[in-house]
Amino acid sequence: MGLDRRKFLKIGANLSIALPLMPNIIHAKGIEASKINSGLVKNGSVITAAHWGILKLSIKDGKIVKSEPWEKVTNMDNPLQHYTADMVYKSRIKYPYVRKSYLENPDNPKTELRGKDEFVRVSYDEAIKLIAKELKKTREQKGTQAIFGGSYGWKSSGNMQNARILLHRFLNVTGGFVGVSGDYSTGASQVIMPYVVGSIEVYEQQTSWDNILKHSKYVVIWGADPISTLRIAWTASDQRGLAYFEKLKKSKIKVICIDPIRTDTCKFLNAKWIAPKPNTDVALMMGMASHLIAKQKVDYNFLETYTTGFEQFKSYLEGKEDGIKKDVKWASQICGIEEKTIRELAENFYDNPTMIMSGWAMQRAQHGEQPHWMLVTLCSMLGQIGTKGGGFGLSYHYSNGGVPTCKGGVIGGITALSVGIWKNGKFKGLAQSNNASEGAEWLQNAASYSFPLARISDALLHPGKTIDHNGEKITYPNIDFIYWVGGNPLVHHQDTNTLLKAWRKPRTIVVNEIYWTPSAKMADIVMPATSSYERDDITMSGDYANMHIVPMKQAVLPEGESKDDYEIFADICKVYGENVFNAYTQNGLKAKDFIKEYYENALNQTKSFGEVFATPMPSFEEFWAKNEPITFQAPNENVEYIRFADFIEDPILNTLGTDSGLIEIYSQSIAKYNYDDCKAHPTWFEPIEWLGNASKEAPFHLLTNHPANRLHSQMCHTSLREKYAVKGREPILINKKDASKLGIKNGDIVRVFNKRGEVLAGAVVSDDILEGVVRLCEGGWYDPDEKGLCKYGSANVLTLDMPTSKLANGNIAHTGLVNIEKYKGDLPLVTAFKSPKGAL
Ligand SMILES: Nc1nc2c(c(=O)[nH]1)N[C@H]1C(S)=C(S)[C@@H](COP(=O)(O)OP(=O)(O)OC[C@H]3O[C@@H](n4cnc5c(=O)[nH]c(N)nc54)[C@H](O)[C@@H]3O)O[C@H]1N2
Ligand SMILES: Nc1nc2c(c(=O)[nH]1)N[C@H]1C(S)=C(S)[C@@H](COP(=O)(O)OP(=O)(O)OC[C@H]3O[C@@H](n4cnc5c(=O)[nH]c(N)nc54)[C@H](O)[C@@H]3O)O[C@H]1N2
Ligand SMILES: [Mo]
Repeated sequence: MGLDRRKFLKIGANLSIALPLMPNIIHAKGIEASKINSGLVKNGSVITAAHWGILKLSIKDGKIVKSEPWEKVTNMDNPLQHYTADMVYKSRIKYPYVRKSYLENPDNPKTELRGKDEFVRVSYDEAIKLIAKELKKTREQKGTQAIFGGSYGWKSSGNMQNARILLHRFLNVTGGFVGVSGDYSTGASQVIMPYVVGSIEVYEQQTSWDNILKHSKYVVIWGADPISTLRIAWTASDQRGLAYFEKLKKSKIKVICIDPIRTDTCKFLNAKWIAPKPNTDVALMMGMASHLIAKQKVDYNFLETYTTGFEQFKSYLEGKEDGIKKDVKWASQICGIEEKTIRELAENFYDNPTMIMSGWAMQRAQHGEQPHWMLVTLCSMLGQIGTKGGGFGLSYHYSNGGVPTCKGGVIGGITALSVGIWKNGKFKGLAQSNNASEGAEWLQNAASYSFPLARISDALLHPGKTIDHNGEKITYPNIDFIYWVGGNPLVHHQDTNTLLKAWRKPRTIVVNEIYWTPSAKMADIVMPATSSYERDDITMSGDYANMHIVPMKQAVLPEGESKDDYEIFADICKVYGENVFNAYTQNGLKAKDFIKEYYENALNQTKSFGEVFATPMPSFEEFWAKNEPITFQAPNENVEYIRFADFIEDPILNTLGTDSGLIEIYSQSIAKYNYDDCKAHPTWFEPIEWLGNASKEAPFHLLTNHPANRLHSQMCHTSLREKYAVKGREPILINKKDASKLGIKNGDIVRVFNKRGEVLAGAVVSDDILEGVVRLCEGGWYDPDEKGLCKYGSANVLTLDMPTSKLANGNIAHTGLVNIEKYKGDLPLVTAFKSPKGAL
């Protein structure tokens, strides 16, 4: 499973510790240990962490009254840091609920009534017993392949209360489950990149910012909006990436943003804005490549030493394969950028140390394998990969990539354990390893049933269907039981109306959730989960930097009857029997026991480096009582890190993990798959829906960027929404000229629609978006009326549910056309943030 983003990063043995060239960091005032005891704070402050940073919460009479950043790292305010109270007190699921028809007859639960039926409150014990009973039933009648535990999502920060891993742990102990491969973020790139550069690349540490600030002449931000997307990280944001962008602004480096939208980043950096048509970057890059060849501005020495397959690619560029010359004129016609600009860009990049920072949106599009492959090809021609101020990076916009890795112990996390062996209904213990030994041959079966996660609707709708995937064949399982925790599939998956049909297929859907999200409302059994502020946990900050160890002490009492996911699963295990409970809890361990263990392992690790190398760590008890993060420093060699430097220094000793050990511009392996939608070298494919085939029915390209003021759907229910919503709806960005042609004014409510569905949204009329393009950010809570119109503005009602290609089967959220009109009907009430029928 490739979702472990917090990869264990190599820690060097350099003797010198240097403070990284950081902006001045003004630390928050230290918290006096004496004022904090280890119990719950009734009045005072508590340190915690969220994806959006390390937070200091003020508690008054046992309630959260204020939430602010623990340290000031940049002058940019991160609004996500101030709404913790709403994250505890608003839109909560307070009790266990069961959908009425399901409760009446779980064997014939009228799945078409999901989302329509009322909910019935049941006791916690009743809910636990019901889940155990129905799960057992499905397993007995339909086997492990019927139980889906893929459960993708951004659950909360915290290494112990990791909802998704806890679900896997529970489903493993009770006999296994069907999972998924890949993720939504980088579905295409993480599959193609191993063929090209020998690693998934998207989650690797980047050439350090210090190198860029010293050596780059150009920084190109290609389809990324780091000022917005760096507000969060997978663990907890260390925020240093933002501070480096502040430094970039002050430097003499020329910055270019290539994006259909003049992003916050573009505006913040006063960068040059180049706006290609969406999904045409491959053509743009090919135009640049052709121009470089024509001008003889190609580093042939680099291509010969470090790459393979350039000749095949060049003959494709020249049109020897298909009769089409991919020259500057051809590119300009496709992407809409002037020929002169394409030529200038290419030459400037060749003539100057240039770091190209690419985001991931362009690979969340049909044929999303191509853009980053073409980018690596272009950068190979420029010959700057592995140098101090040049090359490319695919993670400067994410989790503070490029912030040097600190030296210190690393906090571990809860594990999924191995699978339980069951014989004749009896639990025989956990398998010794995850090899399909000991009668666990289902494991092999279940593994062969796991599928690329963005194919979820297809899998639910077509059990038994075989698809191509990355050189293999995958047969979909016959899913009849879904258990989802820590994700919001009804919002995150493309083409909601198709998903709704698929969602009706399984007999049972159980969801543990904190809030009444659209996915919780569409479940049969809903278990109330605590938020991370209502339980103890521990995390690190900085997915790449490993900068802090942060205590996440429980701040307030749980709302209603909400329980930790760990506890909910432990209690279901108890229904299965004491030995199952003991296996799941490792003989009765509590959350705090795990937290202590992770801390002490990190402490031993830190000690083994010697105190000169890493910040000393106190005992666990002291750390916990003190309620303050530990900060590590980066050694010099990490401050100077250059991605691919070792390969460039010695490509024979430090070969890449590709077939040839070199950068592959042509891949023999992919050639052998013989796919029509992913060829052996970077290829321009026309997307199924783009401005090149826009019609009267659907004239606008829809981009569904990640929202600056949310993490996906998280926080949509908080009062932060009031800062961006337009008449209570999700904002849609629309070009001034387009708006005027349609008679739409700023602040109007519009209907956005296509053959897949329709939503209401609030118009924000602007010059900051290319004509013909509109932007409706992902993550708005799906809020259907009786006819299926989304009253709030969930973008995925309009997107396409298709695979990128047979290679990666990633999602294509940024490909798709829509129509827009001024909404003239009576404005329906938004009900997304209210409890469903029957629930308090
Ligand atoms: N159109 C379009 N769609 C997209 C994208 C796009 O660019 N465009 N991007 C895609 C990408 S990259 C991603 S990563 C996905 C994100 O999709 P998700 O990760 O599903 O989105 P979140 O809103 O973060 O959902 C997390 C859910 O977990 C719940 N949760 C948090 N903590 C806990 C916990 O401790 N226990 C339990 N039980 N639940 C918890 C939260 O309340 C929330 O409902 O969206 C994808 N969808
Ligand atoms: N505040 C905040 N930060 C986040 C998240 C969040 O929800 N909120 N989500 C996090 C997650 S899970 C992920 S995966 C990352 C996502 O990070 P990204 O995938 O990089 O983010 P996106 O918003 O999808 O798109 C980035 C930029 O690409 C542009 N773009 C879209 N299509 C094209 C195209 O065809 N060509 C070009 N040149 N540009 C294009 C968009 O206009 C946008 O400015 O962000 C992370 N950070
Ligand atoms: Mo993502």
